Amino acid sequence: MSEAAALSPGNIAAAVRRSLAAQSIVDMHTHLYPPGFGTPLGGKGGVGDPDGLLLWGVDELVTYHYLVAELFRVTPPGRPGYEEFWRMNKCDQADLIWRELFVDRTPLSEACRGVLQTLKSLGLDPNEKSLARYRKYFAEQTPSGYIDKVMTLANVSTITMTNAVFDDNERTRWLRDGHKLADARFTAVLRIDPLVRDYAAAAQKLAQWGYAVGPQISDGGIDEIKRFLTDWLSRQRAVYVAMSLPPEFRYPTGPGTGENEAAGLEVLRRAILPVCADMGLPFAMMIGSRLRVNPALRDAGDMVGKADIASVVNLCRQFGKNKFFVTMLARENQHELAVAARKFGNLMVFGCWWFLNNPSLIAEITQMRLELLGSSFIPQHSDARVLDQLIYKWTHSREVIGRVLADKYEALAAAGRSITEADIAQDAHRLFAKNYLDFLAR
Ligand code: RAT
Ligand code: ZN
Repeated sequence: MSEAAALSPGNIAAAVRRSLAAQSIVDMHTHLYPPGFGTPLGGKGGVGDPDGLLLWGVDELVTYHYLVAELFRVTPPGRPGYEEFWRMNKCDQADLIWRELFVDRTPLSEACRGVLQTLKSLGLDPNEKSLARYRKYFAEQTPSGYIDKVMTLANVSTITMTNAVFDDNERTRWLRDGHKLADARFTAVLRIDPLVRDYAAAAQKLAQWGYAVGPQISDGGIDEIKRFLTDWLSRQRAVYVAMSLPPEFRYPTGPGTGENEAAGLEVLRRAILPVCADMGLPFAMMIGSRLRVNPALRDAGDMVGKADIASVVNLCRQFGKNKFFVTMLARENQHELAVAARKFGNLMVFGCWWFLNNPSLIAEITQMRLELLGSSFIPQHSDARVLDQLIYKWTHSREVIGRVLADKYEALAAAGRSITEADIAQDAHRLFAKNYLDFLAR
């Protein structure tokens, strides 16, 4: 059939599946790195770097923080205790989680299903009682070759990193290995949460790193923060600047705005947004994460909270020269955020973040966004922390988004609009690559 021929309603769903499978994805937010940043699992002929940043392989998949949280729901209190669990080595942690969540129970949760989907896509049998066979498979891979394999299986063309400059491990690697870190498969994003979330702590660090920044905001200090930002943006060749923000985040101020928060907001207003505007870079806000409500769970101990869209609206209006990527963690915020995007072309809504990255919620949120925004948004990012997760996160998202899109095309066909393969391919390209790239470039 020619690309321009109208599809019959009965053929639409299959055409959408084909188009989405063929569309390679620019993944705009992950926690993945090229091998130059070190990797704990050396693989074939390689030596592991225990603090390395590229995570991959079955032990990392099974100890993903989403699954650590699920482990502590099913183990009897104190067996093991949190601290005892964290003292165990990675393989023992993975063995425990595998037994509890995958062997002794049916692995019903999305995070569990994801591990199985990944193993299956790699050609492994997901029904093993122990992890031994999987470990053997991964020991045979080289990190760089395995990145290619995963990107091919997931049909991802570009992986966007999250480069946390306030993380000493990562910062040291940039300073030491800078020029050796480039990898055409990855792009960098400057991540700077402490500058707004905890100005006092950020200012201390900046002072240690040779920037004349004091505990009180001053004109000179703001200039130095701008110098810090431009130094790191050019070192990383970052394509945007990002932070996650708590549910209490308010702009210009709110009931929870103490002295430290007010200083952070001034840094945002006087340093971060002006630098982004000058350099034409978007500022990404991921809003609604309440950190460490259960500190003993570490990364698994963060919570969701409802955030304030009026603050996003204030920023988009007052900083008309800036571009904002925004995602929110609370399901309850999604409708108001999509409506805000109807009002501001400089607001690009993206992704179904973290606790929203579940089929039922992706379906609901994507449907609503299509109805309010047409194809002018970015439906998903992977947030993968473990390379192999690209496989399942994108398989699952493609499947759900495909079903939602097929419904919409069928409804359009019922309204008399001819739907062609070319229409569908164009929309798939917009949603999974072009909207993001165009927003960076505009
Ligand atoms: O989804 C996650 O793994 C979270 O822990 C966070 O990394 C979150 O996505 C973030 O970027 O802050
Ligand atoms: Zn993330």
